[in-house]
This record gives sequence, C-alpha cells and structure tokens, in this order.
Amino acid sequence: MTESIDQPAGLPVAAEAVEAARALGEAGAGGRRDELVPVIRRANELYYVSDAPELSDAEYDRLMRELVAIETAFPALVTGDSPTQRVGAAPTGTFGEVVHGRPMLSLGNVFDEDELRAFDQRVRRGLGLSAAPEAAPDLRYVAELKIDGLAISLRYERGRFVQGATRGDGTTGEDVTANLRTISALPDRLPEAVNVEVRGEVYMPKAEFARINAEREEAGLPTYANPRNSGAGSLRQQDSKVTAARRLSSWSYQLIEDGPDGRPTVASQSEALARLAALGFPVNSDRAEGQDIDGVIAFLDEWREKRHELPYETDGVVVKVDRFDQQERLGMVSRAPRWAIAYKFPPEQVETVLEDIVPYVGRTGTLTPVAHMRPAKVAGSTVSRATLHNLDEVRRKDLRIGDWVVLQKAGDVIPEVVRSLPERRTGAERLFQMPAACPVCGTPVVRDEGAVRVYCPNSHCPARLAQELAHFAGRGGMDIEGAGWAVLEQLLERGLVKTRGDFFRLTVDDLAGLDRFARKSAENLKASIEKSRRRPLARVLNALGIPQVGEQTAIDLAAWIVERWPAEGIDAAEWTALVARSLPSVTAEEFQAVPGIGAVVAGSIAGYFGAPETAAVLADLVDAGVVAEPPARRVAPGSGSAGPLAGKTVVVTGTLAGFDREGAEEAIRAAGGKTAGSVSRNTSYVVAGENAGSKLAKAAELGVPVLDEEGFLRVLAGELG
Ligand code: 3BA
Repeated sequence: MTESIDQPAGLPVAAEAVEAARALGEAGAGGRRDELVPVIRRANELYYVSDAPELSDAEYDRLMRELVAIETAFPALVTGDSPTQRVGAAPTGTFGEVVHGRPMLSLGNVFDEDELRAFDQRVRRGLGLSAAPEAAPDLRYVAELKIDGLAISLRYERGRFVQGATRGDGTTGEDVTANLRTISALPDRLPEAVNVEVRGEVYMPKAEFARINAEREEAGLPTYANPRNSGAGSLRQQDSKVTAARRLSSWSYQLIEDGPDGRPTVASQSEALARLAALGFPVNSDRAEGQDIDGVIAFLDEWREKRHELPYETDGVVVKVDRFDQQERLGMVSRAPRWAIAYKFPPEQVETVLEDIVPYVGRTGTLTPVAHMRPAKVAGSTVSRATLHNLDEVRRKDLRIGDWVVLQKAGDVIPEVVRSLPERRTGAERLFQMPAACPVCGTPVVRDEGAVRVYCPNSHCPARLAQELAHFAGRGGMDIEGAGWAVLEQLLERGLVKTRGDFFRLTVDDLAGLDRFARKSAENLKASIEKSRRRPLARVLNALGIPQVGEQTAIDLAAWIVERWPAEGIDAAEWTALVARSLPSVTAEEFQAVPGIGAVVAGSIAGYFGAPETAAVLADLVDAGVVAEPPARRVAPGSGSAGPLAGKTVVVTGTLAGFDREGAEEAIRAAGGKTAGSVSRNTSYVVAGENAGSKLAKAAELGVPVLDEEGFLRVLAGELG
C-alpha cells in the first residue's frame, strides 16, 4: 500500500473528479476501481501487445483519469499492480529484451487549448516564473508534430549502429535491431565516431498502410486499424525481410550524448534537434522553436488541417520546454516529464447521408457491401465511398440505406463509417440485404455455413477476373509499372488481356492502340512489362492471389519450395516450370509442415494448387515466359556462407545516403557477398549512389544489373536477387 501517490502519466486530476470519487465512499470507489482496472488493463494489452486497440485515446484517457481520481481520493485503494503504476505492458517474449539505459518516459495528454494553457501555468509555477501571459521571456517551448508511430531507441557505438529497441514498457523493450536496419531513413554509420543513443518514432507512411491493408483484405487476412498498428506489426516481424518489404520510415527527436568532458553535448531540445540532423538522423523540419504558449497554439492551429496533407499520420503536437536546465528543475511525475505534454487533435468526424449500400465483387468472389455516401469533406479530402466489410458489420452498426451516418478516416486514410444516427431517421430508411445472385454475372451466391462471407462461386465471373488481374499486375505482385486500373480496363474491354500470361504477350502495337497512348508510352509500358517478367518466387506466389496467403506466407512458402526443389544448376525458367508442374500434387499435410503455415492456410493453399483452373493458370504463366526467381536457400545461422548475396560479387560506386564506402562493403560481406573495385563480366551487381561515374557506363556496356540504394537495401534484405 502507498500513502501518497504521484499522478501517473502527467495526467492532471481535476479537483472535481477527486471530489466525485470521494462522494462514492471508499466501498463504492473500490467497486468502480474493480470495474475500471480490467478495462484499462485490456486496453494496455491490446495497445502494446497485440497492436489492435479497441478504445480511442480519449476514452482510454478518461478511464485512466477516473482511476487516478479514485486513487487520489482513497490512497488505500492503490495496489502495486494498478495500471496507474506502470506505463505499458510487458514484451511478448518473441524478441530479445533490451533494458533501456535510461527509462523511456511517457507523455501526458491534453485535449484542448485550456488544458494546454494549464500545462504552461504548471511549468511556470514549477520554475518559479510569473503566471502573467507575457512575463516569462526565459521560458521557450519547442513544438514538434506528434508522429503516430512507435517509439524506438537506437544505440550507436563509435559511430556505428549497434542496437535498436522498442520502447516496450519504458524500462525494457524488444530488440528489433535487424528490423530497424532495414529502415533506409536511419543511418547505419554516423559521420563521427561517437557513442550516442537516439530516440524517435518509426512510422508507416499512409500510402504504404493503404496498400498493405488492401492486400490483406484481398487475401482474407485481418486488416490493421491504422498505420501505427501496421507499423508496429511490421517492426515486430520475426523475419526482417517482411519488415524490409514494408516501407517504414522514421523521425528522430531525442539525443542522449555525453561529450569527452562527460557533459551533455547540447543544452536544449532545439540544439539536440540540430545536432541530430547534423549526425544524419531524419529530423522533422515541420516544427516551431523559441515559442511562448501563444506561439505553440498558433503552431497547433496551423497544422490542424494541414497535417492531412502529410504523407504520414500525426495525431497531435508535442510541446517541450526547450532548455535542459529547466527540464531538470521541473523533473517528472511517475514516468511522465513535467516539462513536456502531448496535445492531441480531436479525431475528425463528419455526418453525411448513406445514400446506398452496394455489393462489390472482389478478387476471390467475396461480396463486400460498400457505402455510397453524399460526398463529405473529412480529414483533408472528399469522401463518398467506404467499405463496410461484410453483412455482420452492417447489422452491428445498424446501418440502413438513407441513414445519417458518422464518417471518419481510419489512420487518416481509409474512410470508415463509424455508426448510424438513429435519432435522425424519418422512417424512409431501408435495410440492406445481400443479393441472392452475383450482381455482375448473375450466378447464385454461396454463403459458407456459419461464416460471414458471401461469395460468387463462378471463377470466370468478369468482376473476379478483373480484380485478379489488377492484383497480379499490382505492386504486391508482378509490379508492372503503368498497368493501373485505367489501362487494365481498356485491355480487358479490347480483349487484349484475358489471362495473366496475356500481359507478357502484349506487343508495342497492341499497346499503341489504346486511348491516349502515344508510341512512347506504349514502349514504356512494354519495357516495364518486360522488367516484371522475372520476379522473386515469393512475389509471384503473392501475385497469384492464393486465398489466405499474404506477404509473409508467400515468403515462407518460397523458402520451403526451394528446399524441396533445389534450384542449383538449373536455369531459373526451367526451375519455374518444374515448380509449376510439381505444386499441384503437394498435399495439405505437406504444406502444414512448412514453418509458419498452419492447418487452415495449408488447406487453402493445397485447395488452390489442386484445382484444375490453377494448373491452367500456372501453365499459362510458364508459356508466357514468366520466370520465378528462386530465393537464396536459408542456411543454418552461423554457418558463414549464407546470405542473400552468397556467391555474388558487388561493385559500389558513387555516394550512398545511408552507408559510407566501408559500411556498404561490410554490409555486402555480411550478406555473404564479395566486393570488387572494378566492373567486369563477373560482377553480379553495381550499386550506384549519387554522382556515380564511369563504372555505371561499364555496367551498361556489359549488361551488369545496376541497383540504386533502395534496390541495394532490398537485395541485402533478401527481397530481390
Ligand atoms: N516527442 C513522441 N516522448 C516525444 C522525450 C519525451 C518524448 C515521446 C515523444 C519523453 C512523437 C513517449 C515515448 C518516448 C522517447 C520516450 C515526439 C513524439 N518526446 N515528437 C519528451 O512525435 N510521437 N513519446 N520516446 N522517449
């Protein structure tokens, strides 16, 4: 039992809230606490462990504040395991643990201008400064956009990245070094041989989030609620190839560095940010320095709308007292600094009319109800469509055609109907029913027993075919640049593409006949089709659109396939044909033995490859000259010769952003490759940075593949090659 408690997480507890708790009496308050604790615990768990929160930040905060009020009123009710006594949940145990040298703190939240001004007043009081508006010239704030990402900590020794960890519960995080190495925005080497710890946020760009979710939805996998969860999921992958395939990025905002004299090298947050940028860390330039609280509020107002235009999600602004000596004097409560606070933007929601609910036919035949709404402006753009996922969701949210509904954007990108507004009903609203027949081909739909899925069973349904082909050509698949919807629609209409293989049979003449297609664009598209003809096996598997198979499963499956049918000594085209011939006879039991694949997915894969249509699809691809490149075989860790560059010779030329010459060569050797100083016929790749010179011409002359930095990173991660 504790006699007096600190306010956890910097949450200001209103005196009225404490009064209200007192009014319940100790027994009543104890009862309420017993209700609150499991809800908050579950929210913590979902937030930190399974990456799928159920409560909004504001709701979580409200419950937490209520618990704090109860514990403040009745200190005897505080237990050691109360959620107020800790910052997060324990790591899940799949990664190594990293004990942070200094705990990673948490930020208190405020939700409006008044609460922010109250923070300013607390700071002034703490520093013994005047409470009058303009009378604190020595108190300056830095305002940073609050990235909705994952807090991480990076350690560099003598200028080299040695370890990276998640925040975890603030004391202990997870060792995600290998995954962090795949983030190209983070430097591997610093320009100075210094020992530093840098903290910041890893995030997933909005566009990447939308792409991954679309892919997961198509594959029948659960979608991520927002980029934060998607980023967390990506950073906590066992296989860093999956992390590499998701384009994560990062902003740095905290520097822990002592100079040779043992004292910190910087004396303020603004100096720290400048030093971070000088060391090559990604520092967000959208920030304000030297502000009083009015300046901070002007910054909030400036970004309230503009933030939607950013390629990453922000959910607020972090306000920090600039000077470190002042930060020190203010100290902290529980594990939240008294010198910093997060101002959270309210989630943007608008009301509009649900004009219709229309079933769409997806790639696997699934009928998905889609909301058609009166166009409404939300989070920076005009929205009129939103997926409703399935009939259960329509019923659960009690959505009726003609209803007024609340609309928001999940993760600032994906339009989402939150709920209906039954109080605005007129009686003219209609219930939505799933049609009995496919709206595109008229085939009676099928509803699997006990399942929410309703689907068109006709594998030749034109709607299914169009989606399949779009997925096949899309970024997660064969990645044919320039073959978007507009082009695909024309190719289908003109009957130029009927099967996947047909993409590779298109001629420049075929393409030059498309609307608004000059000869030059036809040639460009033909060139990108040629480029996509050879793709890593995992990508080809992903392109097929096997039900239940996403990026990770495709990688696992590819690794198993190359073990089962080794590719050494066989030409890749022949190997592709061999694999295509062999897969149909693999049983579900055999697929289930693949590491990472469970019974349901194994059944789905075997069902897919066993189907006669699939044999035709694979034969068509082989016939069209598609080549699946075998992945590098996985060799037991520590055996030395393994790695994505095993047996390859690489020449580095020009300046790379994330590596110096020595660092790049080291990375090549670590990946099992050899480096060379000049380009010859034996060179496997030339990695070309900025200002690459004659080696580039030599590579072109000899037909040696040239990688830019991104391509190089992908090869190192085993993604290409
Ligand atoms: N600044 C998150 N904490 C932040 C260093 C303090 C801090 C944050 C911040 C504690 C953002 C809590 C987790 C943590 C490093 C502890 C930011 C952001 N500053 N700009 C004041 O953009 N999300 N989060 N991270 N230590």
